[in-house]
Amino acid sequence: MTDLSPTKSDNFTFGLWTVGWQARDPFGDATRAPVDPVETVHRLAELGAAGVTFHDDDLIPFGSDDGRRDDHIKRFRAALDETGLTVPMATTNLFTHPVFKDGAFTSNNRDVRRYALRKVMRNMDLAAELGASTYVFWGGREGSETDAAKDIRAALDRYREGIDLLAQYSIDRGYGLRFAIQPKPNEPRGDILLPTVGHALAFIAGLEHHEMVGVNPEVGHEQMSNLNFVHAIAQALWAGKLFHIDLNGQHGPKFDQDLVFGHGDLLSAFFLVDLLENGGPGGAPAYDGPRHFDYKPMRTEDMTGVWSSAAANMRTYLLLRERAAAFRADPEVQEALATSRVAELAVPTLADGESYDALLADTSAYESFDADAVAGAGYGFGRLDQLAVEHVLGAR
Ligand SMILES: [Mn+2]
Repeated sequence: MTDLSPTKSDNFTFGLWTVGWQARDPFGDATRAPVDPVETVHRLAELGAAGVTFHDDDLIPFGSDDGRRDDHIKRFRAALDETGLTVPMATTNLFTHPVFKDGAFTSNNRDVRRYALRKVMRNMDLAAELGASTYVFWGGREGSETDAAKDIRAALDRYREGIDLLAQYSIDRGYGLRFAIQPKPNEPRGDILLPTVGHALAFIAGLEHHEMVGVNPEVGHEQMSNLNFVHAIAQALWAGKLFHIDLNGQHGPKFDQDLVFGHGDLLSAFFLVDLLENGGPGGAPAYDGPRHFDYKPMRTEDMTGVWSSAAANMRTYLLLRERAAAFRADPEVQEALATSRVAELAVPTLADGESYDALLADTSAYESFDADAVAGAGYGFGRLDQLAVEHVLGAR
């Protein structure tokens, strides 16, 4: 087995809010004390992470005056300098303060929308200053509980207006940020706008600066809708829109669990890592951005459990990466893939330069095509699936 100690080249990153989650839930109080972001930076560096990400309010408590704000930033920056950790991504908290109870960019209250834009711009300034290249938008409060309350077409107009304006701001200031929209179907709102990767991709196509906007899909958020996360990531890659990724675990459609990566649908996690690491041309990685963990240490854990769960995310990813490499290298898998015609799908259905007239003239394509005979042959997908399971289990 290969070395499973994470290094900076593995590009693992964590949000301050993950290990810093105090484990308040709708039924219970916090079970852990706050964690100083400076301690988080040092701990994550010791564990082998490459970077750290934040919401504005994770780093600078809401309502801090300018002097205290500067102090928080200074301490954080010193910790980054001491450890070599980077800040590849930042985002805005547009959901905790009660002012956002009806959303931020899509609140019915125009003053709230203007305030939200200002809050984002202020943190974009800081993100750029700290060297971030990606800015994430998770619109957790953009939605409704009743269809009587929200004009969805107007809300989407305002959503687009907000993203367009902020994109222009990044361009004009020379920040070079790429935006990544993060879908989620529900929670905290009853229904959230842009609920899935597909919805987000369709929305992005209509933006003024669509070229600088992609998606930040989260494992559990797609699985909450009972959707296939690997398919979602593949379509985002196909569209050239996988700008960032949030890795975690989820047990199917229920509340957002934010488990450790791989601690939900393990087989899906295996195929996800295989896609990210081996899905590019010639088996190269298909995605070269941060492997970002957006999880919550279980509410039952103390701080020892918090740091060990952070390590568990990285170790599970590396184990799956090692398993995926073994899967790809296995001659029996290669033979099974060929039998299943997996690579044949990459061959265009019509030959280079072939017209539909030529297709119509090709009697082998229709007149003499023996549909019953072709239908009688199996594809062997079950054997492939079992080979994958055996590799995941370490049985091969
Ligand atoms: Mn989540």
